[in-house]
Amino acid sequence: MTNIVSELIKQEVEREESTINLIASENYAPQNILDATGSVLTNKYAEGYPGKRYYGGCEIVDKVELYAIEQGRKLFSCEHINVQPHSGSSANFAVYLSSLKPGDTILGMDLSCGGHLTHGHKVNFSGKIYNFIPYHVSPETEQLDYNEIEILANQHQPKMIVAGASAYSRFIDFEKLYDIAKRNNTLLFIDIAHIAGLIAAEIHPSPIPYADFVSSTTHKTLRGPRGGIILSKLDHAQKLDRAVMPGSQGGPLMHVIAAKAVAFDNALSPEFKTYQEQVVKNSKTMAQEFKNLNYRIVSGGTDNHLFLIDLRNKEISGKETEKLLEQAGIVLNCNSIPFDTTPPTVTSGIRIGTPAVTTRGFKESNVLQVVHWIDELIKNRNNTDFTKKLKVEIHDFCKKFPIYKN
Ligand code: DSN
Repeated sequence: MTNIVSELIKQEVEREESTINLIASENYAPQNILDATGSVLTNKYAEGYPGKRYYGGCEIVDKVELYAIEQGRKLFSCEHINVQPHSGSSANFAVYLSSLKPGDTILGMDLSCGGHLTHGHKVNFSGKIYNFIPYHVSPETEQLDYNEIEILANQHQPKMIVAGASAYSRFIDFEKLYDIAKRNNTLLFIDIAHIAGLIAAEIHPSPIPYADFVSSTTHKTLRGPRGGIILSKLDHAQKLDRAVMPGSQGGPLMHVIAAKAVAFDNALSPEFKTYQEQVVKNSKTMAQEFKNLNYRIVSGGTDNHLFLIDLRNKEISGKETEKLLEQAGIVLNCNSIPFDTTPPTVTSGIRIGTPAVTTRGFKESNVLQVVHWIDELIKNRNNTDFTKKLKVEIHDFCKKFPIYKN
């Protein structure tokens, strides 16, 4: 490794070790994931699928991919899994490609209500290739409005309904979506990128019995390598696999597929369930304490690993808060709240997630401390000495929770 890159990696280790990470989509990959990702499997070209490759020398990587498939199917109790997508976006691209034609109509959750770019945003391939009709959360409850979805499905007769979110703190009623999809003879596609770990640990309802397709990333709550997967009913397996390779990808990343297999193994352990339970306990504890301190939580609370805070009554924007907290060593992202009137680069809210801090060992008392630090920083936003003092305190606190023991 060049000295420059090696030095930058050391700096990133130090940054991660010395700051509190509340980004809901991030986590710390365990050492066995890093080992697999950093292995010689990166050397191998293996276009195709096990037993049907376009290259020689694939006998070992075939076994790796078959093992990943076996463990993935066991973990999610699904009929079919494709472990090759390079990312969540690639996975979603392949799902659409497998079953739709350009211009087909899809219902997708509006990004500003917590959806994802690949669920039909106009600047994304999804919104450019397909005719997306957005659905929203109810302005009153800030929870999914299933009536609106039903009305839109009736009106537009979509070929597919896509659900799943990157900033939505409530359980999604997959059975209700299935009923709507069935009544309207449309495919149901659920993106579980954020909640895959909770589903694997059986502490969140699973869409797998209901959905035609389920996509996910593997690096968020699932705590594996950066990458994607797609689960499907057996009926869709062949066209789905063809949509991944050769439809939209070339050579699979065999080192990452190996790490996905390790992540599935990790997630099948009893410790993983305990971890996910703690993730949700920490999230609920933080949301409640913010409420006690007069912060408005979007939808009134959380059922999962994240929640959104509406900062308007504190007279500070999401972006200002993100910057302020980062100066003290607390890392999170500003986030639009439903029906936000400020631009997405400014926002009226912040998103808080607990997967990463829970991995490093934070329990309820620790996250309560973090809530109070955030509140104090917001109250003392113009006092740079206070921010500097807290930065030192947070740095020392982080040392008690090492991420990588070696
Ligand atoms: N960027 C991810 C997130 O932060 O939720 C979604 O892809």
